[in-house]
Amino acid sequence: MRIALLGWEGSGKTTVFNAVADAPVAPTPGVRQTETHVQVVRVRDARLERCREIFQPRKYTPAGLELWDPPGLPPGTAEADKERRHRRLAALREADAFVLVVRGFATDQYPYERAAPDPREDLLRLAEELITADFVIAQTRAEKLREQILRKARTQDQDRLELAVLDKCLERLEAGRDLADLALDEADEKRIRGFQFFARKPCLLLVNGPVGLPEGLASACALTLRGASAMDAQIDAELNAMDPADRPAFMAEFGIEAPAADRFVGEVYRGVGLISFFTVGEDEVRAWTIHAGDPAVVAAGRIHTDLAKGFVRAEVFPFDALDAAGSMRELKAQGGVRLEPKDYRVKDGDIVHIRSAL
Ligand SMILES: Nc1nc2c(ncn2[C@@H]2O[C@H](COP(=O)(O)OP(=O)(O)OP(=O)(O)O)[C@@H](O)[C@H]2O)c(=O)[nH]1
Ligand SMILES: [Mg+2]
Repeated sequence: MRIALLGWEGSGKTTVFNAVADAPVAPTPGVRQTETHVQVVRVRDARLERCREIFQPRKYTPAGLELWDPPGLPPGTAEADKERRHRRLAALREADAFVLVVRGFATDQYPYERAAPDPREDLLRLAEELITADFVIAQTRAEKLREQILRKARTQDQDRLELAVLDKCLERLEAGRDLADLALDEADEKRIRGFQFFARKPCLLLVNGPVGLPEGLASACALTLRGASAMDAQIDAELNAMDPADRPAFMAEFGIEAPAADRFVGEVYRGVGLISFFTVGEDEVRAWTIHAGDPAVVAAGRIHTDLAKGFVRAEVFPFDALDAAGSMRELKAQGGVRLEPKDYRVKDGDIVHIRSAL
């Protein structure tokens, strides 16, 4: 899962990154960020730790979300700013989901912006920017297809089908709406997949700073937000950089209930609709991330493409059953391991072993 932080320049993305990442990046004073920072944020899971206790594996691998912290979008109207926005957005399209980071703190560091925070204005403009960027892509492709169809140079069935679905997208994007609930069949979905529209991917809102989450903000946005939260990332980044022994006192002082990484992962899991399943054994105890509702064959493919290709059956049991039994031997004696077919919907906390013919 690739999760990209996305926001205007100076909205605090790198500070959020530093609040949740294991190894914070040090900003160079006076130098604007130009490269994307990437780090895997570990998904802490008490159930997986219990599995470690039971199996004493040689290797222990929690699930992880790959987090991108790209340079922000310059908000100016000059050509150079527009071009940079375009380039920076294009570089983010491959991400699976976006956390829109909006400034909720006062600053005079980015002087071309107002000092006071205005999360509402920043969010609405950001949503508009993303929808417009998608519109331009869809429009450009649609024009090209129309030309091809007029020229009648080659068979046009596929072109017509692609154009039809693009027109559906364009109608919405032009009206400033997203594509979240546009009903498409699998073939049409495939036809537009390559465009990687922001407006069709899961987006969450994170207001960064002491102002908190303004009431009604999430629903005012043209993009369907799959979650909305606030973080005072500077404080959380400070906490994250601290010696673990000093953390509890700091957390109590600032009323922080859980580390930022755990809150962030929780928001993303809920918003995007993710679940974890586990593979266990003496070699390795490991957690994997999939979408809720994914069938066993997709889960197998997460582990290895061969396991999906050669899929025979999945041996499945819930973590809770293992936890209660205390060992594999006891669980098996109770007949607690089921055999499931390809289309079995894997559940959060399932422990899975794939039987494969390859
Ligand atoms: N008071 C306050 N300041 C913050 C907070 N988050 C970030 N800042 C400050 O805002 C400035 C910009 O923060 P960054 O995290 O670098 O912002 P960014 O979005 O990564 O910026 P670009 O990479 O240039 O787009 C820094 O001086 C931060 O210290 C916050 O929650 N509260
Ligand atoms: Mg940054």
